[in-house]
Amino acid sequence: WSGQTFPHPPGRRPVVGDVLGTDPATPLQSTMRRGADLGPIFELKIFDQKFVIVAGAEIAAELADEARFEKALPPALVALREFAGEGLFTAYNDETNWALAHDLLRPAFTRDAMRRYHPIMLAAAQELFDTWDARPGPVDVSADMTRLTLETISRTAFSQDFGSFTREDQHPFIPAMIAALKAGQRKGTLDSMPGSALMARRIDKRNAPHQAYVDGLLDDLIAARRASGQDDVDDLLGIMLHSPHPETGQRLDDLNIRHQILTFLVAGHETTSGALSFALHHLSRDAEAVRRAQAEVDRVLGPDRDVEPTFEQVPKMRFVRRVLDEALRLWPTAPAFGRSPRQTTTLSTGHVMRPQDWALVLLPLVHRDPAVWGADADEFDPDRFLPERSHGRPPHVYKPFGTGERSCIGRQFALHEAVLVLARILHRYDLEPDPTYELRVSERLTLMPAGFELTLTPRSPSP
Ligand code: MNH
Repeated sequence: WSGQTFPHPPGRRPVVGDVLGTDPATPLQSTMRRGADLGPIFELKIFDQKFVIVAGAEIAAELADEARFEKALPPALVALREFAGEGLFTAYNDETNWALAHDLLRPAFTRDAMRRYHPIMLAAAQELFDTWDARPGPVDVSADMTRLTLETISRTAFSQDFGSFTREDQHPFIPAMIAALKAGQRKGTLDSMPGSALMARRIDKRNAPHQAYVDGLLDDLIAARRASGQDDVDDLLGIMLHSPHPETGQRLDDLNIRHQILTFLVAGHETTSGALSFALHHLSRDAEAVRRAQAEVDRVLGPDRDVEPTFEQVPKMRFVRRVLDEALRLWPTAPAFGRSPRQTTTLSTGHVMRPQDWALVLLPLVHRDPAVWGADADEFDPDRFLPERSHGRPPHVYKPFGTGERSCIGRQFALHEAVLVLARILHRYDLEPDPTYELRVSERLTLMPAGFELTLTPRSPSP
C-alpha cells in the first residue's frame, strides 16, 4: 500500500502501533469494536504488520470482482500452512495442487453426492438426539453441534466412524484442531512482534503432542482404507487415493492427500457447528421465530416427531434456511478473507492497490453495513432473506462462504446439513434458554458461541 494511509483507531503508539487495543484472545471482536467509527476501510498496525480492513459493503463488493481481484492468504492462513500445507483452503492460487484437488473433488460436492450423504447426515443427527433423550438436562450447544458435524464429515468424506456420541469427552481431534487454529490466530496477529519467533517455538512445543496425534490419525485413516482393499468407494478419500484427473491423469501425492484430509476434517465441520449454534442462540431469544419455524417443520414433516425429512423436503423448509442465512449474516463463522488485485489497480476510494498488497474483508462489519441492511442491521430478522426483500439488495454484499473461484466448495453440503439438523431439532424439541445467558463469542479463527446452554424438552405430537 506504498505510502498510503487509512483511518486507524485512536491511541496508536510508536513501535507497537495499535496492538494495545487488541485482545489476543478475541482479535476479531476487538477489531469490530475499534473499527466501528473508522469508516468503510481502515488500518490496524500491529508492530510492523499493517492490516488494511474492509468494513463497508460497497468496497467488499468491488473486491469480489474476479476479473480484478483474487484470494490472498493473510498471515493467519500463511501460519496455518504449517498444518494444512497445500490443502484446498490454504493453497496459493497458482499452486498446481489447488487446481488438481479442486477438479478431483468437485464431483464429491454435486447434488447427486449430497443425495448420498443425506442418509448419513440423518443417522448422525438421530444418534445425537438419542443421547439427549437418554440424559435430559441442559445441553452444551456448541460442544454437541461440534460432535454432530465432526461425525458427519468423517462419515461422509472418509467413511470413518469417530464415535462422537458414545465417548464421554470430545474426540481428541477437537482439542488438537483448536490448538492448531489458535496457534494460527496468534501467529497471524503477532507475527511481526519482537520475540515472535521465540513465542512461535513455544506454541509449537506445546502443540507437539497434538500434532503427533493428528499425524497418527491421518496415517491410520489412509492405512485402514488401503488395507481394506476397497478401491471403489466414492467418498473423498477414495477419490483422492484412486482417481486420476480425467484429462491429465495426474494424482495427488501422499503428503497432499494428508493435507486435504486435515483440511476437510476441520473446514468440513467447525464452521457448520458454529452456524447451527448461533442459529439456536438467536432462536432462543425470539419466540416468534421459533413459532414460525415450528409451524413450518410441522407442515412439511407432519405430526410424528420421529419422522426424518426426505432429501427433497430439506430445501422446502424456507424459513429454517432464512434463520441460518441470518445467523451467518450476523456471525459469519469464517469471519474474514483476504483479497489482492491481479494487477495494480485503483479502488473506488482512490487508493492504489498493487498485487503484493492485500486487504482483509471483515464480514461481521460488511454484513452489518447500515447502507445495505438498514438502521436495524444488528437485529436478528430472518425475513431479510425473503426473495422480495433480497432482490433490492446490491450483489456481493453477503459473503459468508467467501467469493469467486476460491469460495467454499462445501457450501451446499453445509447448508443441507444445517437445515436438516435445525429442522429436526425444532420439530422434536422446544428450546428453554437460560434467561441470564449473555452471548459470548469465542474465537479460534472461526467463531462459536461460548458457554451457551439450552434445555431441550420433547414436544408432544402435534394435533
Ligand atoms: Mn468452507 C472455503 C466458509 C462449510 C470446505 N469456506 C471457505 C471460505 C469461506 C468458507 C468463507 C473461503 C475462505 C477464503 O476466501 O479464504 N465454509 C464456510 C462456512 C461454512 C463452511 C461459513 C459452514 C457454515 N466448508 C464448509 C464445509 C466444507 C468446507 C462443510 C467441506 C465439506 N471451505 C471448504 C474448503 C474451502 C472452503 C475446502 C477452500 C476452497 C478453495 O479454496 O478451493
